[in-house]
Amino acid sequence: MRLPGEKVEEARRLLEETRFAGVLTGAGVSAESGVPTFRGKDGLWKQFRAEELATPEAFARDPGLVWEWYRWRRNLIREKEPNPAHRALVELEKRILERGGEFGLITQNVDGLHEKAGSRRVIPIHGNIWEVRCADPACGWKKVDRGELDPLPRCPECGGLARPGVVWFGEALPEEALVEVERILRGCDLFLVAGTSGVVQPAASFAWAARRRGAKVIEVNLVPTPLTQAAHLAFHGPAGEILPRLV
Ligand code: BJW
Ligand code: ZN
Repeated sequence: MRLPGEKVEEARRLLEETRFAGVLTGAGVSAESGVPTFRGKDGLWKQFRAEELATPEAFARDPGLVWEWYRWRRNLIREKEPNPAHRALVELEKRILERGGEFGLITQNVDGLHEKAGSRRVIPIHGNIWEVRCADPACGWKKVDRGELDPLPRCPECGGLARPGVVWFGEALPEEALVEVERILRGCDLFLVAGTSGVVQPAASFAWAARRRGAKVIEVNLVPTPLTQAAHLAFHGPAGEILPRLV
């Protein structure tokens, strides 16, 4: 793929000089590993959109249906491997930490592929698809289980329904993740956004917040998004090709 050489040089220079880089990734970064994205035509499961399944209301109405979607996705993701986009972010982290800089990778992805690739400072803001927890927050039971689950998994502590350990629409993001995000947005001098459609809040506002506080913003996506407006430099193409070229 051809990329404008001047822009590539400029991005490389920013990545080489940064003292504190923040990164935000979305489903597009895992697309080349074979994990379906949420929006666009491959984002559909049966006739449903993510907005109709990833909600507490959907789970309350039909937990079996919601679990069927998650079991399908867990089976699809289980054997998937990180791709060159994940590996480029591992390399970027390594280089920045080696020269005494700071790094934080905020991900909306629940697939665990950044961790599998070897990224160490990962902040999963939408949870983890391998975590199963009690649907009753007062009970608090949870565990990580990568295995095949029952159609309607139950909590071994209280016998109530279990649910996936992810963040649905209308739910708050984990407090400790938000604290870390705030630290990154406040401190970073470079913010790299890759493979997200930039429509789900609050993640969609992170690039703007970083820019307001003086960070340079780089976007990598197949297509322009609402976040392209926030970017000083935008690259359009597959993250698995572009990120290795920039890092
Ligand atoms: C490639 C590529 C390649 C493809 N290379 N690129 C303010 C305004 C309006 C609404 C709200 C607001 N604040 C909150 C809301 C409501 C809501 C929201 O944002 N709704 C909008 C849809 C309007 N947000 C929330 O409810 C959030 N909670 C919240 O704000 O709580 C407040 C609160 C406080 C206190 C108490 C209570 C509440 C929670 C949002 C949770 C989102 N959850 C999901 C599901 C996670 C679990 C699961 O996986 O099942 O997260 S939804 C889904 O969307 C998932 C994703 O992480 C998220 C983002 O999607 P992403 O990653 O951007 O993927 P896609 O598919 O959209 O895009 C892929 C992109 O990649 C595309 O652009 C492609 O072009 C690109 N691409 N291949 C490069 N090879
Ligand atoms: Zn329980």
